[in-house]
Amino acid sequence: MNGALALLRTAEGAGANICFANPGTTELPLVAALDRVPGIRPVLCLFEGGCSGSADGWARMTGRPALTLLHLGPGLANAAANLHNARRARSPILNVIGDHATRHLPHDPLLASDIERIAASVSDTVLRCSSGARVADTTARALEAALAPPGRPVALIVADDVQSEPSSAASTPPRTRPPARVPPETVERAARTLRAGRGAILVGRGGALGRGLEAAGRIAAATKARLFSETFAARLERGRSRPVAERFPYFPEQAQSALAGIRTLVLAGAREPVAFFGYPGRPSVLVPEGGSLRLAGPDEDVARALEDLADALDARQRATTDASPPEPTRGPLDPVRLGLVLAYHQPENAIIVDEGLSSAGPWFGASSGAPPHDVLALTGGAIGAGLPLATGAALACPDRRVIALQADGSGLYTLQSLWTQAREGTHVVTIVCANRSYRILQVELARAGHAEPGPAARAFTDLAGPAPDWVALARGFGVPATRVETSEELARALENAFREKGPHLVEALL
Ligand SMILES: Cc1ncc(C[n+]2csc(CCOP(=O)(O)OP(=O)(O)O)c2C)c(N)n1
Ligand SMILES: [Mg+2]
Repeated sequence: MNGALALLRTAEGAGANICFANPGTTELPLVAALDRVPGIRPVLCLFEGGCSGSADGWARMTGRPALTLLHLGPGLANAAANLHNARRARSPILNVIGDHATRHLPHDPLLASDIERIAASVSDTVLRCSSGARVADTTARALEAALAPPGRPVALIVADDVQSEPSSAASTPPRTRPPARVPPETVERAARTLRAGRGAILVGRGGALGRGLEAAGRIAAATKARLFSETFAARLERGRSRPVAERFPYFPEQAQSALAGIRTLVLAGAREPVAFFGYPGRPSVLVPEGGSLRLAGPDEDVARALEDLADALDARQRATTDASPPEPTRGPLDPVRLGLVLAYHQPENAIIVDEGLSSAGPWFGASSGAPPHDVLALTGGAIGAGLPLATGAALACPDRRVIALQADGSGLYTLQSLWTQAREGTHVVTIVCANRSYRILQVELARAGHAEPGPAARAFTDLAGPAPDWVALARGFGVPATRVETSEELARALENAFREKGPHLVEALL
């Protein structure tokens, strides 16, 4: 037994059954030890942003901690943007980061850097294993921090020599606690507020899933409150036979008009909405005239609080949709036609990873009556999460179809994930929304009054010269791919892709 094995056995004991890795020489004892821990699936990602984003997707779907294995400060830095998204998603992730041997570090070798400082901005807890004998205990503490409700990424630094040192303790179970129950006074206050009318409910976390969402639907129906889900939910269940929650609007003026006529916004697992950017003349905090009222924070038992609230309001009438998605219209693809085709054809129980950005809105609107599905959104706004999230979600749920609704510019940040999808045989169907531009930035330029952008602004928002060839890129990574230009072609490509196993990519020209 050495430090590396003690770390992995402790992680395995806490349900961390997967390790997304891009290792180097300082992590080799851990790499070798993985062969002695069959309960942890090793998954190679060809860029560390793939490791962190996949770990996020796996953790969002299982609720269990995912492992990453990263090479010193530079490996961790490459993982940081998707760790930022994971931190916003409150995903439990144990990032294991190797470091130089203790006696070697004082000589400032080339790969040395301040790992703790790089880790600090994307990890609320940063721990270092001081000796082989302490590894199991330190790992258990790191896992406790990662799993403390509602969950978070943590960093665990282990020097090369510490990984190889003898370690007596094989595994120490982390102490975990369930989320706290919301006190009855809080439930009663929310009941009074909603009984008074003109209320709205914003759900997140456990309020966007299963029992919590079902109770939120009953409450909304009984009190005529408007039901919103977070603009960028870590995980949202929706579709036929579930309550319909409108997505809280992205742009502040749209949020303001959605809130017009509402007195109080009751927060159930969501934080108070803040505009994505600080636009001149627009508020930062997007709440109605009467402000917001917190029923349950993300760290509390949100589902239970909503059920208690439904009881307090005697809200028994189930409010679910039995609508079906509308028939797609024929013709050349645009975001509306693309959204209609996907909503119409998406299979039962799909997981939709939504990094479709400016192309995804119409799909969201069209799919509220589609077969039941989950949506994983871009929680932290750092683009390049979609393909890794889809990879991790597919490994977490091998019996479900994962659909990556993927904007083209964002997809190019982490497209090596396609290789991992092919190697692991994941059932991911990626739809690339190929508008060959950073369209949202063009929209934002126009909104900021630059209706006629100059050549520099055009160069920075245009991807057409040369247009990335997604079909060639996907095939190069071992993923079968087709290009489509019309609704009919997209429908046929999706039917074929859903019938077959393994990953597929459809480049949809918009
Ligand atoms: C890590 C990171 N870098 C840069 C940005 C700024 N940014 C936001 S959207 C965007 C371009 C998105 O283009 P694409 O993915 O093609 O979506 P579209 O706007 O075309 O729908 C960029 C560069 C960001 N949000 N995150
Ligand atoms: Mg684009």
